[in-house]
Amino acid sequence: QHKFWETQPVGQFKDVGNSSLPEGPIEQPTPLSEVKQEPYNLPNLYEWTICDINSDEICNEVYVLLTNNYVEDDDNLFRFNYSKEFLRWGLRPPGYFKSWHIGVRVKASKKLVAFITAIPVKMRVRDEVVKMAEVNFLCVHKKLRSKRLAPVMIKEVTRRIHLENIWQAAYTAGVFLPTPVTTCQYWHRTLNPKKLIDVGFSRLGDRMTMSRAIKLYKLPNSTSTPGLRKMELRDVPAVTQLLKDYLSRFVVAPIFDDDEVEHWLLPQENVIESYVVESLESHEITDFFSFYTLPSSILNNQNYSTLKAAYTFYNVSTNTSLLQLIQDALIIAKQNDFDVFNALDIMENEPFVKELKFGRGDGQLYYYLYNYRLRSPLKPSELGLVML
Ligand code: YNC
Ligand code: MG
Repeated sequence: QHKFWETQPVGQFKDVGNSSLPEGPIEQPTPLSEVKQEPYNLPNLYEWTICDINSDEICNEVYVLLTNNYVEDDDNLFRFNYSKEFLRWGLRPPGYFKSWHIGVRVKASKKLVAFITAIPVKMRVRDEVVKMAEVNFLCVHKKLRSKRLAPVMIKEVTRRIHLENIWQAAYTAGVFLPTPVTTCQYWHRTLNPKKLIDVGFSRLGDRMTMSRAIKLYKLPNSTSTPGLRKMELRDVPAVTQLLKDYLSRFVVAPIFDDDEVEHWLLPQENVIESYVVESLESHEITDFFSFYTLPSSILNNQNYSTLKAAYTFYNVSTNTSLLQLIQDALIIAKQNDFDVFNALDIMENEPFVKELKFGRGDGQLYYYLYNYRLRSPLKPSELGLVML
């Protein structure tokens, strides 16, 4: 069934519902000297490479590989189009390892044909803090699919993570594997109904006309929260504290220090936007919201080539209701010409997606942990982790 995953330290299907198994690591770490020192073997035509994304040329090669071969929706209408600036943001957090940005090239031509990455993260699972890797951007060129290259890439990234004395990982995928920590749903808030219908992202339902859709999704011209402004460098300590308190509510969530908050949340054009609410009286930062920019290529449409999508990231509400904060996020996204605003049903997102006219997406996003067993699966609302 799962020839590769059956051999890995992950929750196995046969153990689902067996709550007598202990929570925590499945395998114990081995001494670093016992970690395999040489890379795994690739088929003979291929070689490993470290992709130095600081280099414009190499960052561009990664960008082109992903643009043409990364994740598509079930109907093959759209493909993620992560920008180069986004990849640099996503792959260079504080303490990142260059050796975890792994490529595969054709020996003869040097063409980049596969990619996988990891970044370090401190993760809390209940009251344990565990150093983990987040694995992402696994991609094999369309012409090299189904040749069992992916398992070799996963083993190689695992080996390099082990070499840094890290033994656990988190990852998400649209495919169902042994065994999800939780199963999430995407929700989509239409901002530009005409375009979304034109490109096949959404359809006019029964008794819905274009003009009624435009009216339904219309938003106020300006935000409503007093004291709302773009996050600045000086806000980092306050935002770190808000996020720390907030994320402590979830069963699984990352722990971010000031440097990480600066990296992950300070606004960068076309990558990440964050807004804080500064109290007009006390000047304290009481709330914030953030969303990242991830366009999708529109495959085979005459009129449009990209869908501009915003994805909600981390939000914290103390004085302002989450509903009002996200309504303001929608307004800002609309002002910035986004076509759609997306959210997963994790954290406290479910009530606002229902209230603010998001529509439920098709397809699931599964969250996984490597070498860490949970007693039982979580509800999406128990998860405090967003992956890119
Ligand atoms: C996937 N997405 O089940 P079995 S998400 C994990 N995540 O193994 P082959 C996957 N495993 O079932 P292909 C996977 N997709 O026989 C497939 N697999 O045990 C498993 N798509 O390998 C699959 N990107 O090479 C099977 O398949 C085995 O040529 C088959 O390559 C797969 O980034 C892929 O969706 C996904 O580029 C590379 O289809 C290819 O099809 C592709 O014959 C489009 O592989 C892009 C796409 C995936 C996005 C992502 C997260 C990846 C997580 C990987 C697991 C990390 C584990 C933790 C490691 C660190 C541990 C520490 C410490
Ligand atoms: Mg393959």
